[in-house]
Parts: sequence; C-alpha cells; structure tokens
Amino acid sequence: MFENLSERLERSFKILKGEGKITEINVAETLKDVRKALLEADVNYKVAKSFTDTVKQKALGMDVLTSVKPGQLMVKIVHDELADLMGGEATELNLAGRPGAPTVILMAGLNGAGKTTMSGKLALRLKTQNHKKPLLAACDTFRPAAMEQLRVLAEQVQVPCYLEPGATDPIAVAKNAIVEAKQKGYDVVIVDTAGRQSIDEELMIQIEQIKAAVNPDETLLVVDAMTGQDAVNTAKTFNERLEIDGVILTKLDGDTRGGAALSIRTVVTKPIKFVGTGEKMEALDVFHPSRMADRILGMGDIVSFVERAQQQFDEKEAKRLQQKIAKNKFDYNDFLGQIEQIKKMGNIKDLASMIPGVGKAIKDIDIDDNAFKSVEAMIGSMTPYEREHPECINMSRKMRIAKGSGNSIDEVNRVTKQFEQMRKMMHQMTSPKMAQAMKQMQRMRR
Ligand SMILES: Nc1nc2c(ncn2[C@@H]2O[C@H](COP(=O)(O)OP(=O)(O)O)[C@@H](O)[C@H]2O)c(=O)[nH]1
Ligand SMILES: [Mg+2]
Repeated sequence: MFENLSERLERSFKILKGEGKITEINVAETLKDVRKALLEADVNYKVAKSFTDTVKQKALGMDVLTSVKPGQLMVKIVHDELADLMGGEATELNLAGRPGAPTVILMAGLNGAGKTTMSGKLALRLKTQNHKKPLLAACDTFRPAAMEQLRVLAEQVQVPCYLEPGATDPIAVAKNAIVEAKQKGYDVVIVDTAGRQSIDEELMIQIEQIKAAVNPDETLLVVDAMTGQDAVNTAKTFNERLEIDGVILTKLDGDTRGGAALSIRTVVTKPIKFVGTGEKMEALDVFHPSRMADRILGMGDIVSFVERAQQQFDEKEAKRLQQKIAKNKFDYNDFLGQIEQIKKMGNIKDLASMIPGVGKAIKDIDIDDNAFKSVEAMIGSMTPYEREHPECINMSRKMRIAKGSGNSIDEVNRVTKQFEQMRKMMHQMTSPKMAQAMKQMQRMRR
C-alpha cells in the first residue's frame, strides 16, 4: 500500500540527514521534495501545498531538542500532519438508530466501486463485532445479476438478504426491506444500490429519491481508491447532491498511489470510515488516520521516539520553571528562555493580531523579533551572577549594563522594574494564598 509514496518521502527526509539543525533553507528544500512526492501520489495540488505550508510553519517553530535530529523531527511533524490531513481520529458508524426502527445504512457510489462487496463485508462486521442483526437489502434493480451477487454474499456471511426477484423500483424494495426488518426484528438494514459508469443525472435523482424514502442514519459513499483524483471528484459531487456521512475507500490492496486517501477529507470534508483491502468478506478495516500515517511513512519508531523526547522536554522544563517561580527564583536566564520561546512561535505580529480586538490596533506598528533586541542586549551585558540574582542589580551595575548594551540608563531602569513586577506577579499566582483565593472565587461563581 502506497509503496511509492513511502519511498519518495523517505528520500525527502534524507536531505536533512547530517544537518545540525532545522533552518529555513533545509526545510524549504525538504518540503519541496515532499510536495513533489505528494503530487506524484496524485494528491490534490491545493491539499499538497497547504500541507507543506503547515509543516514548514511547525518545523520552524519547533523546540530545539538536543536529543532529536532534524530529520527525525521532520518525520514526526510530517507524520502528525498526514494523520491530521486524513481526519485525525477514526470515525465510528452511527448505529444508535431511532426507537422502534432499524438503523438504515445507504450504500452509494459508481459502478464497480465495490458497493455490493462492501455491503456484505459491513454485514459480517456488524454481526460479529457489533453483535447486531443486520439485513441486506438488494436495491440494485438495474441489473438482475447484482441482486443475485448480493444474495450469494449474504449467504456466505450468513446474513439474511431481502430481495424481490424481477423488481424494477428500488425505492419500493428499500421501503419493503425496512418493513421486513421491523417485523422480523433486524436492527440494521444495509441498502445496496445501483451505480453507473460515471455520474449521471438519472443515477443522482434515483439515489436522492431512495435516500428521501428510507431516511438513512448513515449514507456511505463507496469509492475506488485506485482511481485517485477521480475518486475525490466523485466524492465531491456525490456529497453536494446527497450530503453523505462518510466515505469508504476500496481496493487499497491494489496499486494505489494514496492520492484519494490523502485528499478526500480536505476536499470533501467528510471522514473516511472504512477501507476495503481485498475481495474476501473479512478484508475490511476501520480507517485510523494515525495508523495510516504510520504505514505511509513506515517510520513508527522514529515518531514515538520524538514524541517521548518532546514530552520529557516539556514536562521537565515546565516543572523547573514552576519551582523557580514558586521560590521567587525566576531569573534573567529564564526570562531569556521565554523570549526565545515566543520568538520561535513565529512572527509576533501575526500572533498578536489573532487576539480579538488587537489585530487592527497593531496593524501599523512594526513588531517583530527586533522588539526584543534591546532587552536581549541588556541581559547579554549582565554577568552570570547578575542574571541569576536579579535583586543584586544596583545603580552602578545598571550603569555598566546600560553602557555595555548601548541603552540609556532610563531604559535599563524600565526593563528591570518591569521584570521585578512580572516576577512578583508570577510568584503571587503560585503562592498558597493565591490558590486559596482562586478556590474561593470559584465557589462564589457556583
Ligand atoms: N482487490 C479488491 N477488489 C475489490 C475490493 N472491493 C471490491 N472489489 C472487487 O471489485 C469488483 C466490483 O465490486 P462490486 O462490489 O461488484 O462493486 P459495485 O458495482 O459497486 O457493487 C468485484 O470484482 C470485487 O470483487 C477490494 O477492497 N479489493
Ligand atoms: Mg453492486
């Protein structure tokens, strides 16, 4: 599955091998290659572009972890973004149903996409995994052989099949199947429908009418993953007409390039719920975006390694700072660290403009990384002792710092004063008294 894409991505990451750190230049180079790999896999070009843009932003804003190499970090970021692209979490079928009525699942799609096969697979899964009593409804009255095909599959998975030999009206068959289910106590009805070679008006009107008649809990669109971007376009059209609940990708066992799996979620904004991986009735998998990303990259070990390193780094750093603040020991080194963090988050103006009400106000003011330059210079002119003991900075030390950093004494005064205020405020927020006051306030709100 997706062998070519996996290989191409792995080659892209090689660009970062031997590089000491992530820079604008080596990230741009790597991502140019990643984007090419995605396009070759038939991923929608807009999706590929926004994907690499996001990865770039994340890569440049990442914490520097000495234990993690740039190539490894990139694998992790690309992995997470791939999973995100495919929907993040797996999406369940809605089987809750309505009181007194069976859950109805409507299968839609083009001819040969795998609807009938998937109907059989779903019936088997619902029976064995969800302990349901499904009924298969043969509503492809367009081809008599299609009804027979479903009957044979139903027998194979030992699920009853509702069929009206010689019927020509799929809407009537679907309605009758639901009546039968109610009478006989089946709790899920899977409605298999006819397809066409390509989307045509007649097919769309017919499936719309069936949908209106049976009011399904789940309308699932079955698409052939081998058809790449065509599958994405089919899904888009069906969704516009039919308001589908999810997509099933079939034939992922074949020579699939991956474009459909990677683009559908973004283009159609509907989740992929299942994938078909063979002709056998058992060849059905729940679609797990994260596991699919694992498979595409084939580098699960690196991903979990980076995850662990990041977690440890975050926790250790957060705890250390917390303890320092609690002891009122937050110093200029910590302050510098915080400035670094803020700078890594990207352009500050962009960030600040996201705060409601601020956007316009700062539009004409030039805020960028330079905003910290003079503060950084001041801290740079402090001795290690002064950085760790902010309270020792007296007038003569301030004068030396001002001279060393090219700032006026007023400016140094202002910064040190603000630092002391900030330190005091942070300390108060962690003190037991403060915690008590917060609790009291919360109680008052209830
Ligand atoms: N390899 C493979 N073949 C499949 C898969 N799903 C369906 N098929 C085959 O695709 C063909 C068309 O399937 P069918 O269910 O009749 O499609 P329908 O016209 O949409 O009902 C059949 O030969 C199936 O065996 C799959 O996941 N993998
Ligand atoms: Mg069929």
